[in-house]
Amino acid sequence: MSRLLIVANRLPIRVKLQEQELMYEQSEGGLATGLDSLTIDLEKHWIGWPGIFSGQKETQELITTELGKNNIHPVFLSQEDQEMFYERFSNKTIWPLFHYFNEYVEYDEHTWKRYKAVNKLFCKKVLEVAQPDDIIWVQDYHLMLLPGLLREALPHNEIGFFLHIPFPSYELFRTLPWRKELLEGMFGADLVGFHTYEYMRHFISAANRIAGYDSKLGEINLGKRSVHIDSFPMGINYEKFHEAIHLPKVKEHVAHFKKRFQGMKLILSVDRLDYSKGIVQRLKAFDQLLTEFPQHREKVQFLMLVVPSRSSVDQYQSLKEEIDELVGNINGKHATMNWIPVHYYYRSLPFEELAALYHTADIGLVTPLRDGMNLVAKEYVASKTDANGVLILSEMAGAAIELSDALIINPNSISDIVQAMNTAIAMPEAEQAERIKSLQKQVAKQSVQRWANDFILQLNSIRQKQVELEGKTINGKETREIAEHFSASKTRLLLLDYDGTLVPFAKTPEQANPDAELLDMLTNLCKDPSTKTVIISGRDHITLDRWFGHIGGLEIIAEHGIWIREEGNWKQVKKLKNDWKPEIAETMQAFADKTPGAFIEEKAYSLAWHYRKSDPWIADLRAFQLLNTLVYKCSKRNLEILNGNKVIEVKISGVDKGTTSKMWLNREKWDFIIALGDDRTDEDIFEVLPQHAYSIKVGTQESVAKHRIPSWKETRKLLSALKPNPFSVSLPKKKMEGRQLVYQRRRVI
Ligand code: ADQ
Repeated sequence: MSRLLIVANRLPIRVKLQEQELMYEQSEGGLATGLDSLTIDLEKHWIGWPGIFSGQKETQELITTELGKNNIHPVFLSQEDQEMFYERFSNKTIWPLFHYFNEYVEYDEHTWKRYKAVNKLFCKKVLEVAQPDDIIWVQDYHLMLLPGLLREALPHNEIGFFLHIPFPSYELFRTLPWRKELLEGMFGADLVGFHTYEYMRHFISAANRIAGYDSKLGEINLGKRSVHIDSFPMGINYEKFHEAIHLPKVKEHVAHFKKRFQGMKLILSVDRLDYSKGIVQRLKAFDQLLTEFPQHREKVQFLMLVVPSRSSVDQYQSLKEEIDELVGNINGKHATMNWIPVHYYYRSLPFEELAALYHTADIGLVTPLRDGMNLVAKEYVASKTDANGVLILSEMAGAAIELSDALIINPNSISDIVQAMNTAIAMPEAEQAERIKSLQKQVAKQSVQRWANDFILQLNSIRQKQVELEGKTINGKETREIAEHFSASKTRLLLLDYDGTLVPFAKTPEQANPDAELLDMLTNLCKDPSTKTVIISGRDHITLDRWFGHIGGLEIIAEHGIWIREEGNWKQVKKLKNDWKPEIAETMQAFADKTPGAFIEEKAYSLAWHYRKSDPWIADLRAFQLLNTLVYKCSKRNLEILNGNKVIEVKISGVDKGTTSKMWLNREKWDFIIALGDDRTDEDIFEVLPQHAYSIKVGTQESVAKHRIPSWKETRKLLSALKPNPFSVSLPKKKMEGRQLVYQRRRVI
């Protein structure tokens, strides 16, 4: 059975030292519940801080042995670690920044250094525990560097990362001095998960703008490997809250609360003490409700539960004071002899009491200024088994995307909250039932079990694909075999794409001119009379001629097969017309005008719309719109649209790299054929190759090619290994024709 290692700052068990005795307290978090019901059978291990400072060695050993019996592996932190890594960098730098509280962010090199050091401590522990087939799932903002550290040491393990808080927009994230390191840390994972697609979008944008990586369909291409990004909205243990009403203790509490708050509308809010939760705004709104609508006095009751949290961080202390003062003011201002408007509890409640309050409350008031997801809103919905109750929910909570049947408010608008409270108080029962039932459907469907399952299944399938990719990637031994085959062959054909295959991409087409190393390599290959080297590119023939025309013996195919140069002369494959150009050029120009950085390249028989220099967000949008516009115009005129790498090209149909390659393939009985290309247009070449040819895709994108190579750098290494053997006249003993390189596959679930 494979194992799943869950790495989180906090363990599901908390260790306490009481009167020299070690006490172990179970904390049943949502994550543990979700993982318990995974459909894949995995042995689960936890790695994290046990809640106790690293003290004496013997105590640590004792705790390690005890927890080890339950597959829990503690990482001991000193008090100073905890302060600098947890309270300071995690909670005074990342937390406020990622929740858009820019003014609270502390930038301190010392706390950053400690954050790095503690991430390394976690890495050390994981490496002690991990085995080759383990799946490692790292949780949350405390450990953003960990996936990167682990990837270096464990290149073949499946690594996932989930961020439980929002990922901010690029504009905010860029202010962080250590932004690139944090991103690189997250890139160590195979799959990075967020609660919503908004956070996912922000992350992809930061990856592009800060680290310079391109992405396609939620996949960030790092060259040798890629990172998948997706949204997995976390849910709750729905059954637990929905069925709670059948527990005798819950029933008892419900009966008590119903009697206690009889005849009143009970408004409930439940949060950890945090400035991101909008507690102050909520209190102000309640004050305004009672002031503007005095008819609600003695008719509504606000019950506010706040769990103490991060009390050593100064902003939390002053928030606590502000809340205390506001509650005092509201009660002082509106209370009567029979009624206190705000009941405020600053403590954690046992599950039975919490569930009973959710069940009883007429209105669930959830108004965070920012929240990754917000599970309280979902717990409230799940507990409303009588199909009544109204959820008021902030649009700034991740949960608002799913829970659209709530009354959605802007938490910064006090009058918005007041209006929503008024609507909720007056909402007819039928409407309440309709909304709650629809919300329950959603919360029941997107449970924490499903969240964990979806993440692990996706991580597994990504890894499976990457293993396939790795399996197809040509290694040193296979390079030697190809070189041996080349050397032993009498007739050889090399079909080589240019951009992205022999040279890296440049911002503009002219900048990607060939360097001396490449020219030397091609010249050497062409010196051998039994080797035919053909450059087969989408570029215009004039440029290619200027760059390569001087290399004797080099054959060139330009504009995806429209032009061919043989023995120094250029000729067109077909008689072609250009009367379509003005109309298509006009359309392309209109889009280029609206897309800074985009431009048109005119080739003899094609037009190319380049957008590599443009902002990726606007460029992708415009490229999509341009494609849509071109489809009709091109089909009418029998033109072909090529959607290439940051370029959209229109040309006459019926001529492509495949049809022109065939001319070369049919010319002789080649002993050795190799084709290398990175672009979608190179797939046409791969498709027409005979069985014994080597087809090699450069990069990680889908391809029909049999083999892969990570980048243009490796193409050059492979080509430089190809040396003709003038004395060899026959095939080597090993039969080369029709053979397949054999790859070893790693086991996946
Ligand atoms: P939190 O910021 O802690 O979580 P939330 O998702 O609302 O926010 O979870 C709070 C949990 O604490 C709930 O399960 C709730 O029942 C419990 N709780 C709150 N007050 C309580 C009380 N007085 N007594 C007992 N229990 C109480 C972070 C992110 C969120 C994200 C979660 C999960 O900030 O945005 O939803 O992680 O990813």
